[in-house]
Amino acid sequence: MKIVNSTFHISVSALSGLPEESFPEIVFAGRSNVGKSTLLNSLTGIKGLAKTSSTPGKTRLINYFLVNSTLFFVDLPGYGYAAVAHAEKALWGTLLSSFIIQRRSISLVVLLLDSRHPAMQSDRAMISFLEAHDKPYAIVLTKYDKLTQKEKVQTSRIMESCAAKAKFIVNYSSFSGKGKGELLAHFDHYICQ
Ligand SMILES: Nc1nc2c(ncn2[C@@H]2O[C@H](COP(=O)(O)OP(=O)(O)OP(=O)(O)O)[C@@H](O)[C@H]2O)c(=O)[nH]1
Ligand SMILES: [Mg+2]
Repeated sequence: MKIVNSTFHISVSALSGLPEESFPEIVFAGRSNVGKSTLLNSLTGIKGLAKTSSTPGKTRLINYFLVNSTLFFVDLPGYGYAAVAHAEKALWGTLLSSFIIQRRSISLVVLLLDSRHPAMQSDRAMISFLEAHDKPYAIVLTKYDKLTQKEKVQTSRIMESCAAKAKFIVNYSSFSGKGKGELLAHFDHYICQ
């Protein structure tokens, strides 16, 4: 797909505030600081569209962006951020899991994993959760620009074994733009309902 326009639509803190299920939704999930918001900006070509930060825990709401007036990109709060209070963490966990289970208009969950530390405990739990609920998901390995050649080989081996049901896996760098064309081409299969 080619992105010709994208605009911020709405931020919600509870499922009751979600917009009507009128468009297919591609949802971006992953640990805090993995690069979800940066990837969204890189895909849309609009730098400040999603708020980013070098400090984990920047995105705290479910943020909707309308793309090409026919599709939603959804930026989720990250999981696994240690500095968040226990009660808030539990609340987020419930919010995110009920969102993913209940939202019927989700056409694809894009799970972002840090290519330097793929499949940490919380990521493996997320993969199991998505597979248990039969959710179509794909993997994007972020910050690929930071990998050495040796790490690239190791990472691809790990991924083959732990995300067997992923629709596709893309190596990505928001800084160089590597993987952008490939990822957008994959999205073609998930934009029609
Ligand atoms: N080297 C490199 N750094 C990146 C890349 N993508 C994101 N980052 C950096 O990673 C940090 C976190 O990026 P965010 O996009 O805010 O991460 P997030 O997953 O949205 O984080 P939360 O909102 O806390 O869940 C920022 O300092 C980014 O500049 C990348 O492709 N390469
Ligand atoms: Mg974010």
